[in-house]
Amino acid sequence: MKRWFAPWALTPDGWLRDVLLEADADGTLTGVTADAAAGDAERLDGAVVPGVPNLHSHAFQFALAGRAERAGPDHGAPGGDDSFWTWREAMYGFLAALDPDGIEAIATRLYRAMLARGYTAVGEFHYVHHAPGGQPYADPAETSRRLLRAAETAGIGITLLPVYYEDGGFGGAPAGERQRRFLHDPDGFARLLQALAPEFAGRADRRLGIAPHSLRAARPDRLQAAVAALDALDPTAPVHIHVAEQPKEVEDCLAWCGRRPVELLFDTAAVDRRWCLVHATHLSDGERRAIAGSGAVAGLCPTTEANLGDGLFPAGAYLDDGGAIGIGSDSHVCIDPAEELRWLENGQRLVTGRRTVLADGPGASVGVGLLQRVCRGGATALGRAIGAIEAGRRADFVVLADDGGDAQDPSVLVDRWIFAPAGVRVAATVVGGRTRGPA
Ligand code: NGQ
Ligand code: ZN
Repeated sequence: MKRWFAPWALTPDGWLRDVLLEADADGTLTGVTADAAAGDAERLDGAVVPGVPNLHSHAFQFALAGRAERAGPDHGAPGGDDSFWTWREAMYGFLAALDPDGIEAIATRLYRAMLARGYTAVGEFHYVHHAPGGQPYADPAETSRRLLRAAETAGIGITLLPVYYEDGGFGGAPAGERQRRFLHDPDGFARLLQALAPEFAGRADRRLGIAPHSLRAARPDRLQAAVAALDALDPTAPVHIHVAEQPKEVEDCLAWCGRRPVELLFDTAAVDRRWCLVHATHLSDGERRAIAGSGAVAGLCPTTEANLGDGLFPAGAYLDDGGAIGIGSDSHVCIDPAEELRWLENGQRLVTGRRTVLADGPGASVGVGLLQRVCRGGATALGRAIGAIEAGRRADFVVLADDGGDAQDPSVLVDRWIFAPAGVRVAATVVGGRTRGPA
């Protein structure tokens, strides 16, 4: 049993004042009471907001972040400019020397950095399964277990999403040499999931899902087989996929099957709220409405999408359609939920020439609205009882402190954290009732 007292807490019903938070020994909230007395509860010096789920991470890429910012040899040459695809080659090159110890060490550092900035859960979209060259490790689940251990050491909640990867491009094009560390066939993938399942039994801080990497890497029948392998263990567990991130992916998909990637996905899979469509940048109006209507979560990674030159997700229209969103730090060029949300809103301002584009309605705080949306969507995408300060959910929360000392309105504090962060600080990050950050 643990008790905290805070001047403000952001709940699904809005801000509560003088709030007593109570959690059981397992780290689940049992009570959230407004206008309470502090008693012997631990006093929190700031506004409590839900911990942010980080729904998309490739942990190893943290070691590459900021180290792929030099122009390549073809810079300026026609057709030779640096792009997502040349970055991907640099990323594959880095992978050649990465071993399980390295994976665990990088992930542990990364997850601690996330906790310091207010992320309390991560969705690890994990595809480096095998040794360089492609031989499986003695334990085929070796690298997956290393990521679970990193999360445990750091103290962050994790949804592990082992990736199904088989092809090098649409239509079953063979995978390249440098993709051999990623590959499975359907039987090997089912065995991986079975080997991992016991790691998740009785663990409120973990969930097992899957991630067919993309429609480039998993043909429709393989995607269906991967989902069936997961269903055999847990028919409600999350399914994530990269989709329509780059124009070339849309073009190649059209050239192969005459349909755009999101169209193809909806034609060949039962997309619903268990799904997270990562990026979904390049959408027709119909595709955008299909995602919004399905209940699937659009997994947006604004700083990575900017860094890789992906394009801009049509967030304004999508929210108008009623779509669900969450955020991810993906390649980890930025580890800060507030900054992801700033890019998300400011990107829309730059293309529309308007302000408060993603606000919920007249008078609404942009920051509070976005924070609540990505906590809700992130919780759905990670398949765990997180993302809101309410009884029955995990005691995952963040304390925002105002170093200026004039916080009368906690919504202003959240807006400042997101849009003008000087003076606003993550004073504490609590995961499952235990303080895990800042270090
Ligand atoms: C990834 N990352 O799997 O790490 C991808 C690049 C690909 C992003 N899409 C590789 N941001 O999509 O083929
Ligand atoms: Zn990704």
